[in-house]
Amino acid sequence: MVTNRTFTMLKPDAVEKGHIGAILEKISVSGFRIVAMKLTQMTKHDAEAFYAIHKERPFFGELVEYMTRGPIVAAVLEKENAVEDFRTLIGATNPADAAEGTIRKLFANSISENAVHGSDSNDNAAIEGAFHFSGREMF
Ligand code: DGI
Repeated sequence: MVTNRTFTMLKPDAVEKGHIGAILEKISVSGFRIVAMKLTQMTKHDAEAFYAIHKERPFFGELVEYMTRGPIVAAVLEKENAVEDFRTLIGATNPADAAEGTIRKLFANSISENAVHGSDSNDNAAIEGAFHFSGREMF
């Protein structure tokens, strides 16, 4: 097993509902090391660029509106098999389909406001981490 990194955001709904501490606790006890972390807010330009792959989808406008409406916690996490294991920890995109005990099952209400992001590949983890952090902010 190779140690690698993933990128996560605790999305505006999770921050609004006061779930930062509980979600970080789950991430920590699941064996992820925090490499970088900050409270920040995405601009419309940021969200449109971050989610550019979805720009033709009908929910794109709603997604950008949601992701920019308040602060998020952005973080880079390290662990063996980080990308895949973090996707398992957060659960399916739609919390209604997410396994018991996953972060989305516990903290998300809907597919459009699903509490947390996790990169879907090593390449995207590197791109997304670099989107939010400089090399000097990663430890
Ligand atoms: O990698 P994921 O976050 O699990 O899912 P994704 O990359 O396919 O989609 C990115 C985000 O876009 C997802 O977390 C929530 C939103 N989204 C995806 N599919 C739908 C959606 N939002 C709505 N309203 N409807 C969808 O079908």
